[in-house]
Amino acid sequence: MAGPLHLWRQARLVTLASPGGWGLVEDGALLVAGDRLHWVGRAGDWPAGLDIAAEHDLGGALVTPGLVDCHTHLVYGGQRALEFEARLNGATYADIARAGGGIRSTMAATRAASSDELFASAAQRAQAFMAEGVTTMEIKSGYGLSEADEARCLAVARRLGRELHLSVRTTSLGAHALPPEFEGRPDDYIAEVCRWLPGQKAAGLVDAVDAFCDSIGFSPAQTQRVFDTARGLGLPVKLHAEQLSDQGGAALAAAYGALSCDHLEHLSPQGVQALAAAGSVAVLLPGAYYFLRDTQLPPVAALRAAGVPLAVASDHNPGSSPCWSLLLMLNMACTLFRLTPEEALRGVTVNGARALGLLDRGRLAAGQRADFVAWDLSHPSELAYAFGRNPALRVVAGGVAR
Ligand code: DI6
Ligand code: FE
Repeated sequence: MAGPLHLWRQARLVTLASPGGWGLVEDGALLVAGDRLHWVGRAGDWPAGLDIAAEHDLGGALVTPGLVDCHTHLVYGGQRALEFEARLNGATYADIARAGGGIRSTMAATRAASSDELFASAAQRAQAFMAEGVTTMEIKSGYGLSEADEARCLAVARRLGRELHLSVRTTSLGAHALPPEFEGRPDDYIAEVCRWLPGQKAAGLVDAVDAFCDSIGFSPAQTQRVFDTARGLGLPVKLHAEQLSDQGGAALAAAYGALSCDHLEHLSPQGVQALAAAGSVAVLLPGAYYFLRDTQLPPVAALRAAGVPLAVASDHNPGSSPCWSLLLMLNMACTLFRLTPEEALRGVTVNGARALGLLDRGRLAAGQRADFVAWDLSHPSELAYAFGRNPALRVVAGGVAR
């Protein structure tokens, strides 16, 4: 056992320990040793003879696993409120991207910002998520789009993990958009992205590799070159797939055993089957769907029927989802995508963790990381029901209360 035992008592546990159901334990308790859950169950049922070093009273609060935001683009310079205004005056997201705005304008602001400035703005955003119970966050690069700036953004993400009380997983997304210096030469740019990856890996900057496979992003053939490089380095892949059009990206990613495919509004029935066969997680991003006023719904019923695990994430980014609340995404996943409240909560806990390849968190069970949140709620469905409220009372991450 790693360290003295801490008892957290007077908890109404939402364990999500089994594949179905909330796993409610009234009059529950958690025993924590170091950063792990040592035991979880009904108060008093723990093994006799344990030496409990400290006790903490949760006051009868509802307790869930810590939340996992498995898809964010948190590190960038500037913001894009003027582009939002342009869209309200008639321009489309794709028009703006083609005219050199969109991701490229954030690229310019990111390159112009110092690493300390990038850290400060991303930390402010991370803290908003953390206040709502987020204990694990994935952070992608993708706004530097040069060797040095991509490495800088990944290093800022790593620094967030070191300096905030937050577990961070990094994803290299050099293949997010074509930088202007490669205009008309996307294949040359993809060769560059592939050339950067070994160095990023050697520097300990990257946990997974992603790409934006779309008509305004990169083709399946270009995506495949990035994936081949990732595979050669032993790095897992994930993909922005079928967001604005069906490119067959999900099936391609599934062939590489992708941890997840994300967005998926235009996913075909074959794509659904490919995800199911590969065991990849479908990450649903209702914030981008909402903010871009998309009308094509992801095929949630087909994904569910095929047994594909569903995750939900914020997709925080300045262009398509300037969203500072994962709890709001729970509500939108239900209202817009028709997930049940239980599916939505699984989407930001156990399935969000799985989308990052993390099997050690997302449930309240012995051996899992001691990441949990006490909420001022009487039933877990309230997490997805109310919006614009933060009912988090206490957040414990890695066994330590924030
Ligand atoms: N899809 C998205 O929705 C974001 N990236 C992507 O590949 C948008 C990023 C942005 O507009 O800045
Ligand atoms: Fe994204």
